Amino acid sequence: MYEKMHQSRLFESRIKEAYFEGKSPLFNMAKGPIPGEMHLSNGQEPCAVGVCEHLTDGDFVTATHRPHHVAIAKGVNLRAMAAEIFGRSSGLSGGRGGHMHLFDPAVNFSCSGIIGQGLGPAVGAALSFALQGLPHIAVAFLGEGAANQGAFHEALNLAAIWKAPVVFVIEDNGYGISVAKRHCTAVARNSDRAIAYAMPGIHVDANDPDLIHEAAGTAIARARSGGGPSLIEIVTTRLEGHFIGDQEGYRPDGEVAALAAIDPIPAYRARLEAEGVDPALLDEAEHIAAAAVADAFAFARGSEMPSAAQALEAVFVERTAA
Ligand SMILES: Cc1ncc(C[n+]2csc(CCOP(=O)(O)OP(=O)(O)O)c2C)c(N)n1
Repeated sequence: MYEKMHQSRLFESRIKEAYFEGKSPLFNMAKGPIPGEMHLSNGQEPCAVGVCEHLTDGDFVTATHRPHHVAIAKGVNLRAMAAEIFGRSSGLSGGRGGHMHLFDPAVNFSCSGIIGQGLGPAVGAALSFALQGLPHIAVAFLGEGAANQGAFHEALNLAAIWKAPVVFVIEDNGYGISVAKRHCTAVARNSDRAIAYAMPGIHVDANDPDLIHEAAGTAIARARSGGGPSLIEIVTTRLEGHFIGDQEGYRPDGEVAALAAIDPIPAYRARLEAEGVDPALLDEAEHIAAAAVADAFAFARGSEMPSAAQALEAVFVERTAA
């Protein structure tokens, strides 16, 4: 889990560097090798690894507009993911999707820039696994902002009725763009909402991979054994802005520095060392992660841009004569 967390953090720091290329002197989001909005997940890595450590390639995961940590934890091809973010033809979707639309059928991963979009498909995939008698489950990640959407409540309702093998994971980073959770959600804990759908609601008040892993293990075992869905709410941190370029004027004074001081990655390393893990092993994990990220970025930058004609491919289904 430490290696994956480190890989995700390094991947995003390289993304951040590349994102600023070509966007000055005036910050123009449309310019540079990575045009468009960019949402980083740094700080939220424990949620992804703690949950995905329990999953196989056959299990189905939907993530959000902030997807990199979950994609990496689920085992999405890092080269093709980097190339997709750079809009290259070797990307997961030939460069059409960009960073919010990563699809890797090899490991059953998808995400979307539409908030709440992944909830319905996760319930559908779970129902399909159950009907086919397959051992797989589905996991839908969402932000605490998305828990106020109709799609969330409809998905939980259907999952409960169908006893679908699905786990809903809320990453509560405290903000939906600039809106603090207390301004848009009446209950302090979204996990309390699970009772309305007769499913367990698990609250994890620690951005800690081991505690998240333990909580997720209970919910995933329940889903796999036919016990039905669960809702997990994890209190996590968004170390940076909603997107790159966010001035974060809505944060109380000192909040950014306070969050940096509880960065979960150095905290996890310190705890592992305190528990007796050999620091050389952790260094090795960091080197393996760095090599994978360097390789993926070299691949992405060395890949071709799609041709204009490729924009018309994979849009229409070709009719073939019967
Ligand atoms: C259906 C829909 N409505 C609004 C938006 C605009 N939007 C993008 S991110 C976001 C906030 C999401 O907050 P949260 O679910 O807490 O996720 P976080 O950004 O904190 O990871 C909104 C409203 C959108 N992308 N899709």
